[in-house]
Amino acid sequence: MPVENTEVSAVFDEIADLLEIKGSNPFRIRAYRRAAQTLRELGINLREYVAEDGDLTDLPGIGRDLAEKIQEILETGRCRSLSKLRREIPGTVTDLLRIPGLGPRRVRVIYNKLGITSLHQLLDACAAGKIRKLPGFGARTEQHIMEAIKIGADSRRRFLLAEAEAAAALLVRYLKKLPCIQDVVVAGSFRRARETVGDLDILVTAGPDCPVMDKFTGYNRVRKVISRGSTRSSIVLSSGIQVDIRVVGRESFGSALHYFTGSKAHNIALRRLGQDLGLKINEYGVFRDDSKIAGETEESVFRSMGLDFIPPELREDRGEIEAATEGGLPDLVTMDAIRGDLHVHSSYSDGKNSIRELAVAANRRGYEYIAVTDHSQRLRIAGGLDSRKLLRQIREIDRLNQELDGIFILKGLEVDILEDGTLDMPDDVLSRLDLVIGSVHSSFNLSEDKQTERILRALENPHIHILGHPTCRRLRQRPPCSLDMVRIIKAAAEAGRFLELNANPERLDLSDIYCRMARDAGVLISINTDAHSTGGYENMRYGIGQARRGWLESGNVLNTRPLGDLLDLLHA
Ligand code: DGT
Ligand code: CA
Ligand code: CA
Ligand code: ZN
Repeated sequence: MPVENTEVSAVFDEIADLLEIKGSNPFRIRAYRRAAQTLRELGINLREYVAEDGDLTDLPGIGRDLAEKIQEILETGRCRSLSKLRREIPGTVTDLLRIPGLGPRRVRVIYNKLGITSLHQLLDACAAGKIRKLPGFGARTEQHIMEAIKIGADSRRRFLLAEAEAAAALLVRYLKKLPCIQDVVVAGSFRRARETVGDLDILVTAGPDCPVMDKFTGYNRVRKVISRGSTRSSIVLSSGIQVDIRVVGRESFGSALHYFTGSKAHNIALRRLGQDLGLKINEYGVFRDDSKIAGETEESVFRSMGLDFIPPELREDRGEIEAATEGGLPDLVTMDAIRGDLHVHSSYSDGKNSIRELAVAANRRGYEYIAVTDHSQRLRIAGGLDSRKLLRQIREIDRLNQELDGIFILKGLEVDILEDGTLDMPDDVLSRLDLVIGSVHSSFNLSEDKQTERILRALENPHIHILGHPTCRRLRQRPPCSLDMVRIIKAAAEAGRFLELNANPERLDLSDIYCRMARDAGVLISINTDAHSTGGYENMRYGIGQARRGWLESGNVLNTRPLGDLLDLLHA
């Protein structure tokens, strides 16, 4: 989705939230929500659409008023109606909305009845047992809220990689418009493709007297300038993301890039190795005695220490430096190695596109295959398929495979793993499919023993191929299920099952550490987007980032296999 659309949708969503907390006219609230939804699903880029004289009011659900607001946001990066609402309702009230299960309506009750305006106050009220007494709340809800605030306490100030990416892309494009700016690179945890990012760290090289800081602090999406100097400054964007910028000299760009890419633990370990070699390493260069021996490029920094180039995703002090001394770094999987997507939803369940559209779009991306894996009937809210509908889908896929060239559609299903570990579809139906993903979509709170037994039982079903989003976490929303992943990985290895790395930026499940454990146990990982529309295929890059953090090579990834090999593996 184009970043501009994301930005406008986010503004409309926030306006709708604030109006709802205020108790405004439901029709107005619905109009904003519908517009936000439309913009998210729109296949066009708003900015380009407007530039080409497209009429915004032609879009579904966009009237004159909303069209003007879209114009304003695109032109200024701000929206006056939103600013006004934010002045009316204490800004921290919207923090309450981030708690899963607390929609605007409930937040309004909390705000109106108890005057609570911050998470801190809400936590106190829970502890005092005041929340359970509110209309529509109970002891269980109160308990959930308390837990959620505690989880949120350490993750709230971090942003999803995808959010950081949208913000970074716009800012980098803006900075590059200043002709005297030469390089602009986003370093830090963003460059290491961490699943969440605390702040953005931007490095710039520029010509003499280049007004980099004027340009930076003059950005129209700045909420606050925290500090401003000649070589370093910090701002907070309207989205809440902090950005640190540093202007560095060309001659030390590599050293600065290495230093500010981190991680801190990696830097410290590398500096220690340097000391053993009689070298001094900092953000300006690598020095022997007082003479500089490297620093212009990152490659030179590693080379000066006798190391192979360590890809940013590995720089966590998890053995990468040792591996780089002995030529033992993995040859990490890349986007180009991916030949297909094995977890895709169609309009048969809760996807937006027909199977044909999904196949054609995949072919256009250069894929050899996709697996259509709609939900099974247990997941009623997602329009899950019963066996009759699934058989109808199977026939359609057979027809499409005859007709379409250059792309093969695997017949699949994302079948619910029920609480007792059985699957939500009879075995004789499953046996007609090419690919079965088993996923947990309910009873997330079982004890570790029960949850682990549930998964182990599902993995014993001879028809299951892949365990979908294995820990069920939702970044910043839901913690991972309690699971003994060591046992699950071992069981998967023994039974010849695969584990999914779900590339949805809110999931990235498996995590980097478990990917590496799976790799070491010889379990293949399937990097899947779980796309619910053709646009969803774009999420593959987040999965690749996480896979690289997990030390995965092409050979460790199921969907790098050519179609024939893949089918052999699935039928084995
Ligand atoms: P984040 O922002 O929390 O997601 O994580 P990072 O890794 O981007 O951390 P950040 O923004 O605090 O600093 C950027 C990089 O700067 C970090 O990855 C390594 C380097 N750095 C920061 N502080 C130190 C330090 O005290 N020692 C060393 N060696 N490096 C540091
Ligand atoms: Ca950072
Ligand atoms: Ca920083
Ligand atoms: Zn799922």
